[in-house]
Formats: sequence, C-alpha cells, structure tokens
Amino acid sequence: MAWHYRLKCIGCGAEFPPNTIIYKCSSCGELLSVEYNNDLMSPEISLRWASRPLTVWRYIELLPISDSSKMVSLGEGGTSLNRCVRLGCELNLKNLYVKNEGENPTGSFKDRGMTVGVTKALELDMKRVACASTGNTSASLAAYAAKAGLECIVLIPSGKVAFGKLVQAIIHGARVIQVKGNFDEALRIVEELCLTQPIYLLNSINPYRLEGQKTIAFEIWDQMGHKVPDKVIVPVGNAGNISAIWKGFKELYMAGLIEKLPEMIGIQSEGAAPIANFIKGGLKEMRFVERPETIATAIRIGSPVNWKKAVKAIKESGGLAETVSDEEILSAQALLARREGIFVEPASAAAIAGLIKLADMKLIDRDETVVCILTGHGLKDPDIVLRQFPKPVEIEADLEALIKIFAS
Ligand code: AN7
Repeated sequence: MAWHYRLKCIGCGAEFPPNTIIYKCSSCGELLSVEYNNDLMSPEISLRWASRPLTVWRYIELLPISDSSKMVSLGEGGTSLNRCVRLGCELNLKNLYVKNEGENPTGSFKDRGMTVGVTKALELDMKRVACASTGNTSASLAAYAAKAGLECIVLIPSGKVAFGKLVQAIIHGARVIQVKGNFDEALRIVEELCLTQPIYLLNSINPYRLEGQKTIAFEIWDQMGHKVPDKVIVPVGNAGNISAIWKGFKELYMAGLIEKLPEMIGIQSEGAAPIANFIKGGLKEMRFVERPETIATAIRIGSPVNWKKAVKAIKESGGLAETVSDEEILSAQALLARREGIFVEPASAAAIAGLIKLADMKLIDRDETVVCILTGHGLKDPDIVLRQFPKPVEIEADLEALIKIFAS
C-alpha cells in the first residue's frame, strides 16, 4: 500500500516509515512530525471537504489514517466559533472570536487528538493505551479507549487534577494511578513504561495525536469563510496544541489555500511559564520549572515536551508569549462567563487573561481579527468557582421574604 505521509524528525530530518511505533527520533532523540506527500499539497485537497460535516474527519486527506473503517469517533470537532461583541466592546476590539473546544464530547480539545490517536492504536493493533495527564488528556483517552474496547492506563499527579476530569477517567473504566509528583514526573515514567511494554503512548509527544488537534486551524479557516485571523491566542502547557494549530495553518498555506498566516500567541501561568519566560526574556537556554504551581491545574507543567515545536511556531509566525497570574485567570474566567455566556476552566481562561493583558498593553490593534482558543469546559472544575463567590442567600418559601431580598 502506498502511504500518503511519513514521520520526520524535527531535529536531524531523519525519516521513518508510517506505522512504526516510535515517539522520538532513533538517531538524535528529537520529536517527530507527520509530513504529507507533496502531491497532496494543492488547493484541490479541499474540494471534497466542503460536502462533509464540520468534524475532525472532514479533513481526512490530511490525517495520518489509512483505514477509515477502524475510525474511533464520538463526534468530535465542529465546535462553535463565537463572535464576542460584548467582551470585544469592553476591550476595544472590533473582531474578537472564541473557539469553544469545551463543546467536544469529553469537554476539551483533547478529543480531536484522541479520535486520531486511538484510531492509530487500532491500526497498529495495540491492545493497551496509556498517558500521563493533568486531567483532560486522561478523561479523553479513557472515553476513546472505552469506545474502541482498549485497556486504558492513566497516570495523574496526586491531588492536582480537577474533580470533573478525574471522575471522567474513572467512569470510563481507565486504570487511574496517582503519582506522588507532578505531571512532568508522571510523564517520564509512563514514557518509560510504553517504551518497554506493548502499550501505546498517547501523550502529545505522539505525533499522530497532534494531527487531530491541527484541525482547530482548518475549522477556523472554514468558519471564517476561508480566511484566517490576524492573531490566535492559545493557553500553553505541554505545548502540543499551539504547535499543532500552527502546523494546521501552515498546511493550508502550503496547499495554496491561504496567502497569509496568523501570529501565534502562547499564554502560560506565571508559576508554570518556561516557554513564555524563554521567549520574553530572550534566553539562550530553556529553563524548565522544577515545581510548577498554578490554579490552572491543566497547565501546571514545568517541562513542556513540545517546547521546541512551540517556540518555533511562535517565532516563525511573528507571534509572542505572555504570562498571566492566577488572579488574572480567575477574573478573566468570570468576565467571559458574564459577558459572553461561556463557562471555561481556568487553563482556558488564561487565554482570555492574556488577551486582556495584551489589549491593555496595546499589543493588539482594534481592527485586528483575534481568535482565542477556549480549550476546556468550566464544569470540569466547579470547586474553583465555588471557592471564590459567596454562597447564594437562603430564604423561607415566602413571597415577602423574596421581595425583601430585592429591596435590600
Ligand atoms: C484545558 O490533560 O496536558 O499546551 O494532560 O487541559 O497542548 O499541553 C492538558 C493541557 C490547555 C494545554 N487547556 O495544552 C493534560 C494536559 C486545557 C488543557 C492545555 C491543557 P498543551
């Protein structure tokens, strides 16, 4: 069978045939990327897309799957691109949009990656899948593994995963293992496990998973009438998503479907900001954060494995990186909920907090088109909200008592 793609090392350029179980380059140890055959990269590639529903699989010609009969899907993708008139007004931005990834089946963008990654696990005839996770990856993998009938193992940092996400992994039947340590440590041991046992690793060092996530870019292009925004703002943890979205835009460009590329803006939490510190500080060497800490537990990551891909995405695109405090994240979360009716988890609110900060600093022009990626649903982490707001008042079941409340 002729393949339409191959794996390529982002460091030394070594190429590997598709359908090899490999996560890093065997000669230099760098990350791998999926590259498509040149003859696919023409505007004709999009001819068949228009007649298909807006989902991850609309773009199958640019996905690394050969046997669509094995497809494991829960209806992921096709999330709304909402125009934010009220929030935009407040920030003095005329063309503000948010892409609401919380609408995905398990409530986060991870589903785009897992539909492709778990389909790949079946193609490779793997029976067990695993990941380390700050929560959403494990929730998503657990669901897709259940759908596919695969055994699922997830490692999470002890006590640092939002309740809703933990509950998802448990109900879908994953073997949930709490690691006394942070995400970075959990990832290190699960990677070693998968290299020594027949277990398929579905963290974002898996290049196939990121292919699913790049469809965020394709959908934005489709939803904007075959145009791309000036700026795309993405919360960054392990840095897979910003890298994937940039790859998506670049493929549209290589295929001749767009004439310009958006600037990629990465936002990290102050207490877990190795990439933002590296870019903002113009550092020569990456300094990982040994003890990452932030209220946005999804992005509580100190050694992002995809940092090289992400730095390249931000620099190549002429974008930038910024940090936001926990306070700024929580206030952005409430502002978005109250102005636009969208409830996101703190990691996603980091993108809005970054937007606010950059608008204040006049780093976004009033006329520019901006898209913020809202990566996960707010209901995954309700405790955080309850802790910040006073308890609702309680009254007797009596009209007068009710009227009294409004009078006060
Ligand atoms: C809501 O679930 O890393 O920069 O293990 O859940 O691609 O890592 C989650 C990451 C942003 C950061 N927003 O994306 C995990 C995990 C939400 C997230 C990110 C995550 P990457």
